[in-house]
Amino acid sequence: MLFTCVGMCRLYRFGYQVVDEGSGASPPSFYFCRWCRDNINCYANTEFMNIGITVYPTYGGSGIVGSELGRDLAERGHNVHFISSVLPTRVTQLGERVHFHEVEMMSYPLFEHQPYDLALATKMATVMRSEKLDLLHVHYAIPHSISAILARESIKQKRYVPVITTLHGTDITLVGADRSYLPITRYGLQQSDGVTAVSRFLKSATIETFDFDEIEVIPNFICALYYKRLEDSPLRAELAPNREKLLVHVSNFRAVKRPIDCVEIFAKVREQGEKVRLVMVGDGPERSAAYYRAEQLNVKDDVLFVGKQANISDYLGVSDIFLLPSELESFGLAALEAQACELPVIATRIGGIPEVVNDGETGYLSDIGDIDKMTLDTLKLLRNDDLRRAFGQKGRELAIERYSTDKIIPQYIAFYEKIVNKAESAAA
Ligand code: GMT
Repeated sequence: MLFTCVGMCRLYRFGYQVVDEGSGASPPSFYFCRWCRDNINCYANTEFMNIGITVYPTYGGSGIVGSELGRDLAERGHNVHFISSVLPTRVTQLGERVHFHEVEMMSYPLFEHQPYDLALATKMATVMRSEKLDLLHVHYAIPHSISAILARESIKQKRYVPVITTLHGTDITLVGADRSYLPITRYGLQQSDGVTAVSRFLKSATIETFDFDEIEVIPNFICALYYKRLEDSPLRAELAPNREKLLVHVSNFRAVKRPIDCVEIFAKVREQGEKVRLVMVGDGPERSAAYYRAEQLNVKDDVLFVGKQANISDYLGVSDIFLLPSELESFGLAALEAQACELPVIATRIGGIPEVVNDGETGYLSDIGDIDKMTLDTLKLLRNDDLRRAFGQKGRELAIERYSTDKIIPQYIAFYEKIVNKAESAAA
């Protein structure tokens, strides 16, 4: 059921956001959203912004973060314009304040490779002007920040639109640090009006590699209403018909995620006689190798490759332990989502993971490839229900306390305001 807030915003129209019903005769006659209830003047002085957002629409954590950020900003009253090649997968609904501008590619026999970066820059410049954007926020440095800077420069005589770049991880740790991409990535950072990184680790890595330090850390976030335990879901019985415990892994199955390690850990846990199954959610280049390893280790019937799923929370919400044996993880959004669903996390002690997972409190961390330790940690949690539940509850508590949308989205809004004001002062 949808409600319209009667507070200052008169905007919020999501049933789950309603926290306060009007008293008096039933049925209740009016509703406040949580912001208007908490601060009746919250929107009185707010100037809603026109915000452009560019993400990789179909692949990876940066696309998820950018899309969910846009959705949340629109729910808070801002106008959001997604600019990308296709509608980002997590943007399921366009509406009054969520718009999509498709980057059109011109095919011409002379172009051996179609120049996407230029087509993107052209669309960005068009939208900057037509929608009077206050800022353009791009996720993942390569090539998005370069296209955005080109767009900004091409129209700046008419309108100056500040560019904000959010660094997500492999844009810095792998792609940006490749010698051939390093100078252009550094240029993208220097020329952006504002730069954010998703973890303290990524900020340090950027300083080290690019000698650039004007970076604000704004971490990944979760909606705790969406990511939660689903005790009564029929999916649990489907995945575990004989009441097995469920290990789960979610990723895009790139080599950096080491999905084969999940299969190795699972096979070793099974050797110890545990009644357990492994659910592998997602798809990508390493999926067939992981499947092959499961066949070799004779466990394939209990390793369920369920492919890409629209609602990851359905799977996390019914599982028992989350495996993330990655080689590199600038933050580890999947670990955060798992913790919000009360899953203890077995992960590697790399990148930003220690900022998200408290070793010995919400999960256990190991060196990369230390299958034996990860197996022992998994067994410890499987065999002790109280310990597993305590880890799970602490994980959710910390996830909400540190990374809920209500905590993180306002940080982005404050950063936007700072950058827009700075650009306005510079122009005055
Ligand atoms: O590796 C991925 O899953 C994709 C990559 C991306 O940029 O799309 O994810 C990165 O961004 C996520 C969201 O900020 C982070 O939570 C992931 O840790 C990060 N992945 C890596 O650093 C490998």
